[in-house]
Amino acid sequence: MSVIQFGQKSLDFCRPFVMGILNVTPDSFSDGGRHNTFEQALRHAEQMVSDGAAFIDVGGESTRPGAAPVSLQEEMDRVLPVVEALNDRVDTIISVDTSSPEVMLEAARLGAGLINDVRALERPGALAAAAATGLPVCLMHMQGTPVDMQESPSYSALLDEVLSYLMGRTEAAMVAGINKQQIILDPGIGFGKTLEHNLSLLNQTQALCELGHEVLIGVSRKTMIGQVLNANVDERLYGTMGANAATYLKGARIFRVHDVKPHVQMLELMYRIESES
Ligand code: 7PM
Repeated sequence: MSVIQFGQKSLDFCRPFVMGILNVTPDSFSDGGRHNTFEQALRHAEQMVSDGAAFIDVGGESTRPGAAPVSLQEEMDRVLPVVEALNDRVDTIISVDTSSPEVMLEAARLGAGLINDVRALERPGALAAAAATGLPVCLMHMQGTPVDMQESPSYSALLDEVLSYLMGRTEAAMVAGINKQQIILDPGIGFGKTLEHNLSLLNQTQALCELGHEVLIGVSRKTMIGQVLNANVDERLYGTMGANAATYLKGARIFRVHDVKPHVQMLELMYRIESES
């Protein structure tokens, strides 16, 4: 049975958990003012906690296809005050969505319990910084960079390439001093993938789980849901829930979502049904 320690809190992955997305990029709020952004972010996080989120994923860098890179100072100014305030106010695991070693170290000092890196600790210094925190990490697959990844995604053997990449990054993380059980894997839905690539990877979640790590899925409101349903971003909840339910049955255990309460309720039923003889 897989139990992972996230700082002070530990979770037993016999059951599913929801990770609530907390964007602290200025463009993710209607009014760009810093104070307002901060207060709004805290209120949003508190709501997600009361809705049952086990994790709050704090991200200050927009990884949207084609997004402009964010300076280190800007990312620190956005993310760290929120991590610090959340650590005082909520009893939930704070995950930090970052690729920057400096943010990893400082966020860990301020109480973060998980490092979530869409670049799988590839930035110089990231492996050493993540290892120095002693925290679990989520390693995600991406083809290309956020700027160019959706230009022409192409694979000769999709599943093999994703699994090989994640196995290689797992090995690098273990060499740096991160324990195998502290490594969570993520196929990176929408990160350098066509609709067919995304659907195929979701259908093959079991193969990723067979690497022996807990698996996180981030499909919430993404373009692929919109492509299947011909639905705008505000009409993608039911499709998101279907995709997450499908991968739960294939072994995924952490679901990174915008809409926490519907997922907590859906996954509770999935779990209770799967638990009964
Ligand atoms: C704008 C567009 C902002 C897209 C943010 C995004 C994942 C992640 C993201 C994921 C893990 C989003 C993405 N996606 N971390 N961070 N897995 N581990 O749609 O799929 O949320 S950012």
